Amino acid sequence: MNAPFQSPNGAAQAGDPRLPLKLLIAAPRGFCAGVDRAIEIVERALEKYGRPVYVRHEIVHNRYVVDSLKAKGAIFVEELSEVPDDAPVVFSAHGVPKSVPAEADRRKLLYVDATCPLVSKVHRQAERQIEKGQHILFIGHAGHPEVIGTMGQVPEGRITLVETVDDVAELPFTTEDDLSYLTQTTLSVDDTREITDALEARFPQIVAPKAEDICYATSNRQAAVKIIAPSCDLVLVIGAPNSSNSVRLVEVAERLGTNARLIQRADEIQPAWLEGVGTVGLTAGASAPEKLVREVVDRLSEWRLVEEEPVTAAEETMVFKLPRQLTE
Ligand code: 0CM
Ligand code: SF4
Repeated sequence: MNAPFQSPNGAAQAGDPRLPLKLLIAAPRGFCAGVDRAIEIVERALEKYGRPVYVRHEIVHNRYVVDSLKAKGAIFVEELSEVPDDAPVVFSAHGVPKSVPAEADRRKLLYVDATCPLVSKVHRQAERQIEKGQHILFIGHAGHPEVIGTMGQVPEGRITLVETVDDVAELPFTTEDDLSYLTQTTLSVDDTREITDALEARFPQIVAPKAEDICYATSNRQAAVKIIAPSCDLVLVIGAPNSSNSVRLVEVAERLGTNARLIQRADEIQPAWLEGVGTVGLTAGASAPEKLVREVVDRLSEWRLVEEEPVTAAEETMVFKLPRQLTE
């Protein structure tokens, strides 16, 4: 019998030489409610105020999203000092330290805060813990904008960053100290549990957050990777290297012993990665658009006869309201 050959629409036809490839597509994947909202905030700000609208930091950690908004008239900067006095500015989904809106107020800048409501919830909890006289141990990754933003909600010296289980042993506190902990929203669920277990073992008095700070989108995307990774020879995660939740998805697959790669776009996939590979898992971080997922499926279909199989870990229905200043 003849091997099948490639047809223009990717479907198999007689004579096609492509080897079959099973593609397990994780769900949920890609945009979360906080990212949808943040992007819509920039788009609506452009409509309401006209171009340019400045955005402090990448609105979400995705080059494709940032470039699309640049094309519509957004200007991305890292610091408020780069924003002219008469231009509107949007703060990114990751949140900002209190000093940023304070400076914007001082300069009478028009600003819109696109901080994800789930990040803002952690900010408010940090304030409450400080009011109660607690010292906060904040679990997160140094230098990440969300970490800078959340640590910047409270006075200096009242919050200490904890990045690893090893850090816990070094903390200069005792079982007599009034301690609480909070976490970044986009951490590894499993690594974080190891750190909180270590904290609770060393400081039995420590106060935990009321509810898990790791957000629903982060934990659902990790849960889906946990389902597909054991059946895959390779997991592809679409996301940026500075996207915390995306990098965590690669780690989740690797922890299960599956080779995983973080890619920003389909053109980064090297044909050699697919040698001897029969099943590929595909997911996307919370800041990666679905268009980039389809782009990857199309690229894989150029080389292999792809059979797609969706695998769903959870249904998501979360929607966040826009700031009133953009809806009135
Ligand atoms: O926090 P992280 O680096 O994962 O951000 P992101 O822009 O990739 O994803 C959405 C968010 C937030 C907050
Ligand atoms: Fe909000 Fe979670 Fe999305 Fe970040 S990943 S924007 S915290 S919903």
